[in-house]
Amino acid sequence: MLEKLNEIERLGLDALEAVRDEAALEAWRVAHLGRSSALMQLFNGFGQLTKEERPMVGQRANEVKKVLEAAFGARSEEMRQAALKRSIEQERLDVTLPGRRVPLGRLHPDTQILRELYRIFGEMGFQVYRSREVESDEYNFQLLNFPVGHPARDMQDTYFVESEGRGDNPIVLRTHTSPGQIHAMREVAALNPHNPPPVRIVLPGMVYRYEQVDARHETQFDQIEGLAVGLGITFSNLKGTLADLARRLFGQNVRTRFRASFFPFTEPSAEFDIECFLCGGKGCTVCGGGWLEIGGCGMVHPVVLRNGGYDPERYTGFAFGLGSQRIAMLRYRINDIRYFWENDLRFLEQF
Ligand code: FA5
Repeated sequence: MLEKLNEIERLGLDALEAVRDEAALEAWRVAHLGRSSALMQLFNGFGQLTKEERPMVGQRANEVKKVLEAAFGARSEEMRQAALKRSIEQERLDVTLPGRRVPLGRLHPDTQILRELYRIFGEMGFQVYRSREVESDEYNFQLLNFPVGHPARDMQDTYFVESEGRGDNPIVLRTHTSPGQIHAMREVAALNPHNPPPVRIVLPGMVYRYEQVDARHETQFDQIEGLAVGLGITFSNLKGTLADLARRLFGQNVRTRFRASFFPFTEPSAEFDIECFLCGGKGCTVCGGGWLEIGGCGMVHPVVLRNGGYDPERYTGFAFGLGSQRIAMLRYRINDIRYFWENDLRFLEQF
């Protein structure tokens, strides 16, 4: 056995002398140190040795393995140095060659549309307010007038992060950006609780729903929430704001519509649709019937105003929540929402 080990060592070292390139070096590694090499086979057959033989053979086998590994390391370093030297010798500086193009990254279409929305809303006087993605049930639902067990919760199938021991207040991934309304109102109202200042904000961010994925539904998507609270704010302010947004995004002739709807946190409530440019209003897999639903909106419900620290007898407000990818789909004529997170360069490089 010891003789066999000596031979394995000698054969290995001799063969390494003959190695001249990377491929041969790798082939050598597989043949002499790989799983089916003679040395590894010998390790595998260890169980068949007698108790007396085992320590001696074991020690020698480990020695041989170390010797071969060290020789491999040394040879590979030698070859690396030699290659480096060759490339330095071969390098000539040709100042007439064109420069190498530096690869430039670009912004994701969703980021581009969000930035455009911040700019437009900024011009209208809305500030960006950021709020958390992991929320309590209380903020995501209860303070927005979805009591525990309310059927409207079914509109937003929820990912739960932690339920145990939390009773009716589990931790959830936010299903919409609306909980940020409560955070923002409470923060602003705290500045002057008897006479809270007005609020005019947009709240962008990722939201999560356990959805059936299709051409216009993802399980993770960006929303941009808007909230304006103050004295004398009306539904026509809301309509004007969203219609103006559509014109700034898509031009003066864009057609929009408001459809009566229901959300527990607004009253009255509406859905805001933009004419689908992908099919020219004829109806396609993206829009369904010629109009693409961009967001929900309405007048902030008195319960929500009160939960935010605003007296609904004095203050009114409007709110909306838009899907930024839906806007990007219209803007860039993207006919399937699934392209956004696939990270396919053939898609991303077009923006
Ligand atoms: C809401 O999420 C409400 N929070 C919106 C709101 C805010 C209403 C403030 C009133 C006041 P809704 O579930 O309809 O509503 O979603 C709003 C928008 O998000 C949709 O119009 C759509 O543009 C987008 N959206 C909804 N679900 C998905 C999805 N699965 N994938 C991509 N976008 C979606």
